[in-house]
Amino acid sequence: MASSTVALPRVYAERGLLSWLTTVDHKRIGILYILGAGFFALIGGLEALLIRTQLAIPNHRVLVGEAYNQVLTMHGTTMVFLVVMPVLAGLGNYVVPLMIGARDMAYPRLNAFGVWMFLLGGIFLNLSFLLGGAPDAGWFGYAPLTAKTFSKGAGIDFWILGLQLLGISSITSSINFVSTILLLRAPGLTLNRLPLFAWTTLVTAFLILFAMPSISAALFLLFLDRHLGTHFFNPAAGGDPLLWQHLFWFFGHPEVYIMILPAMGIVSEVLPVFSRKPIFGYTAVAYSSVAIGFIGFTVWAHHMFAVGLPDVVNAFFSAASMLVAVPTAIKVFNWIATIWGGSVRYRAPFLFAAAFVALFVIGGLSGLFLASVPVDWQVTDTYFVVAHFHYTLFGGSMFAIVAGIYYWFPKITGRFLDERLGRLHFALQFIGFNLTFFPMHFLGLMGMPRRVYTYAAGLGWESLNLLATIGAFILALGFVVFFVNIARSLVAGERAPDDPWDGHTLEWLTSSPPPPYNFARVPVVHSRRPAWDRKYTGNPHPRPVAEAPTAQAPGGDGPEGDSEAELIHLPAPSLWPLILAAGLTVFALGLVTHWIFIPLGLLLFALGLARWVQQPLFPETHEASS
Ligand code: HEM
Ligand SMILES: [Cu+2]
Repeated sequence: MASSTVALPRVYAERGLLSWLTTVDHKRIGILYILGAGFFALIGGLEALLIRTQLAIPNHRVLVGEAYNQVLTMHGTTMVFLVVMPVLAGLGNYVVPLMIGARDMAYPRLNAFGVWMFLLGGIFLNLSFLLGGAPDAGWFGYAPLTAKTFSKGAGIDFWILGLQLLGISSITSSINFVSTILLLRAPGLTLNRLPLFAWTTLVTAFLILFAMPSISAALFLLFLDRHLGTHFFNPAAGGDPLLWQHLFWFFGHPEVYIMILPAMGIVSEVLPVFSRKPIFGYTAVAYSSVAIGFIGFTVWAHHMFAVGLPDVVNAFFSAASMLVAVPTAIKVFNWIATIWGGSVRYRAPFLFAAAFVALFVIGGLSGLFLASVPVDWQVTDTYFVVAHFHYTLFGGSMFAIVAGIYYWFPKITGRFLDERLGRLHFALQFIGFNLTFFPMHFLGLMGMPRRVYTYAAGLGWESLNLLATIGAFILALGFVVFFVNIARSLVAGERAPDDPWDGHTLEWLTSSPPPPYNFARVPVVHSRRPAWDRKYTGNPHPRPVAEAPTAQAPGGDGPEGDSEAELIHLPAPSLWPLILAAGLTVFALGLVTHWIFIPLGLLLFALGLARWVQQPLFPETHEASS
């Protein structure tokens, strides 16, 4: 029994800057992802406010022309690659290993490399503002806007290389998620019992692995076009701008599922816990994610209905797009059935998750309109499309992410977020969001084009635009309340117990926050709700029992637990993943600024790689001890 508390010989510092720079703990890495995404959300949010301020009234001159294009491009790029994707990767990193009873991710140092690549890639992209101008061709970077002829500065090059760096991060973290979820589950945790957030994280990791190569290739070709005189996307010399659109959207459409599936996973965790019921239709919810993942690769040309593809091609992509609504609607009905008849606790995580369902349905329905070719011809490139994707991405992904943060914050920090501030935040975010984006449906139908920096007076667009801008500031106020709430709770939040929500999944069986090794003894799983079972089995009128497991002996059921079997191995901290990521970033900087950074970057890269492979994963002192 003594072995179950064999803590690790501490061969490294647990506190201080160095401990964070060298961490390989999935929980700290998760926190770094979330903090980084929060920081970039501030930048992306300010960019959004600038855009809305410019569009508040006709002929406004706050942010015009080239500057508007840069801010618009960076806003989209930031929200997709530096906010939604990494915050989901961060929650996945923190929560999924705990949920599946693993001690860490499968490849802890690769995991650290992923988070550094994200943070440095994000800084690299934003450096473009200071070094000669940000990218300005939209987050989709359509040819020929990205050609040297139309975009001479370094902005597009920053964009190309920044996205490549971020792609490396996404691919390595996906390899890690797939390996971890498939190989490191606790005994008894079959795929059929896998928590739904882990399911969606798994499917999303596969989507990233199959979608990323397409944009990587496209970016590489674009770089050649810009610098080596090739003509992949230049029709004057036999190239084809539509090649870019195909390559981009073959990535870009799965990308929207990359941003929504884990969000759906979060909601599938939160709704049952706060309805005090198991998820309705577990199997359907799990496998509909797989179906969405597959169909998601067959619909990309619905972004290209207006480019003159043959009718039969348009018809195929239209039908395929509508087909996605089936597995999506399956989820929606199952969420509603989960809440139905439950004894619902209207706490902040529930409010945001329930709002997700409502708002996401609006976004999904406008998607179905757009999937119809003649309708799309009318409204493509108008604000109707902007309304559509903000209902799915903000009303969808963002609301779910916020739900997840309210839900797991007590686990991560050991403290609650304040409920009253949470409600205020919810009200502001819900009202602000709808005020901002609902009018855009009408603006689109009235013909207001997207991607324009101003519009004339007298077109009937004034009041709706002003309304949208007012909504945007209310929305921003909501996020101010959110950040205040987080800051306040970190210092003086109410202490949270290990299992504050009467949870279903394994993360609630360990302490809040969990010890570095997560579980002193790996729990054995007998059902889809292992934590719930532990509290309620054998009790016909279930009520929480006082047997809340503690950090000393969580997971003490099952046949294991004999002597040395429980010796815990934790990987040693390492600086080399950071050095390797820094090497790649400095190298990229050399390609767009001064050549001197190229050898410097290569040197760092070589150093990082060489030392990484030489460093044993487990510290020797540890193996010799105990
Ligand atoms: C039932 C499901 C959905 C259908 C049928 C659908 C359909 C469409 C169509 C046809 C377009 C192209 C509109 C145009 O450019 O003219 C579009 C654009 C878009 N959709 Fe969806 N969509 C669905 C769900 C989603 C989800 C879940 C997300 C994100 C989480 C999303 C994000 C986007 C984005 C970002 C764009 C705009 C891309 C751009 O031009 O920048 N959609 N959608
Ligand atoms: Cu799409």
